[in-house]
Amino acid sequence: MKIRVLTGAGISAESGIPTFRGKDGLWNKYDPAELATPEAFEQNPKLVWEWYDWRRQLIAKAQPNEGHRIVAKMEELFSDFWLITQNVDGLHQRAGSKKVIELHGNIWKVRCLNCGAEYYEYTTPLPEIPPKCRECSGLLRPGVVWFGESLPVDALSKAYELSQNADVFIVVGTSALVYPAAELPLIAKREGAKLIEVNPEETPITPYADYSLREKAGEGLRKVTE
Ligand code: BJW
Ligand code: ZN
Repeated sequence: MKIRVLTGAGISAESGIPTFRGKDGLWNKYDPAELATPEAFEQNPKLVWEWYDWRRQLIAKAQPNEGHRIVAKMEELFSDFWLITQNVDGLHQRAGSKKVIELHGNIWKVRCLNCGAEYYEYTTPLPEIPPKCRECSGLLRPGVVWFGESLPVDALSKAYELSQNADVFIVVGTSALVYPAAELPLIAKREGAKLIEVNPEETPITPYADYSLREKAGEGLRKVTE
C-alpha cells in the first residue's frame, strides 16, 4: 500500500511552534506572509533575519511531538511510505523520519547571495544579524522558499510523482492555501487515492476528503493508525 503524508505547520503546533496564519502566527505585529517574501528581505534583511533567528531559537528548544512520532512510525510500518512536508523546522527528522521531502527548504540552511555557497548553520542565536557567509563574508539568506520563488525542482517533481501514485494520502495540519503544495492532495484524490485530513479546522481540502478528522495532529493521527 502506497502511503503519503503531507504536513504543514499545524503538526508542529503541539511542539510550541507558532503556525503562519491566525492570530497566533503574528510576530511583533508582523504578518508572516509579509515577511516570507524576497521583497521584504531586500527592503529589510535585518528585520527578516530577526524573525528567522527568533524562530530558530524556538525550534532548537522544541521537541518533536506525538504527531511527528506517529508519522516516523508509519515509515517503519509501511514499505512504500513518503512524507512530504511544507515545514522547515526539521522536527520530523528529529522524530526519526528519513523519507522526507522538504518542499519549502530548511530553516537551518543558509545561502550566500554573493558566492552562492549553501550550507547548514546551526548556531542559535546567530552571532550577528544579518549573518555573513563563511566563505566570502557576503550576505546570507535563509535556505527556505519564499512567496513568488520556485520550489526546489527535485523535491517538487518527486512530490508530484508520489501524489499521482498514492493509495492513501493523509493531509495533516495545513491550511492548504499555499500552492503548489495545496494541489498535491487534489492530485492524489483525482488519481484514485483515499484522502484523509487531520485538522481541527476545515480547509479547502475538506470537501474532497474521504475521512475528515477535526482533531489536533497527535490525536487525529493516533485514530488514523488504529
Ligand atoms: C493544526 C493544529 C494542530 C493548528 N494539529 N493542525 C496558484 C494559485 C494561487 C497562487 C499561486 C499559485 N501558484 C503559486 C502561487 C503563489 C503562491 C501562493 O500559493 N499564494 C497563495 C497564498 C495564494 N505560491 C508561491 O509563491 C510558491 N512558489 C511558486 O509557486 O513558484 C512558482 C510561481 C511563482 C510566482 C507566481 C506563480 C508561480 C512558494 C510558496 C512558498 C511558501 N513559503 C512559506 C515560508 C517558508 C519559509 C518559512 O517557514 O519561513 O511556507 S509561507 C508559509 O505557508 C510556509 C508554509 O510552509 C506555508 C503553508 O502554511 P501551512 O503549513 O499550511 O500553515 P498555516 O499556518 O497556513 O496553517 C496551519 C494549519 O494547521 C491550520 O489549518 C490550522 O487549523 C492547523 N492546526 N493547530 C493539526 N495542533
Ligand atoms: Zn559567500
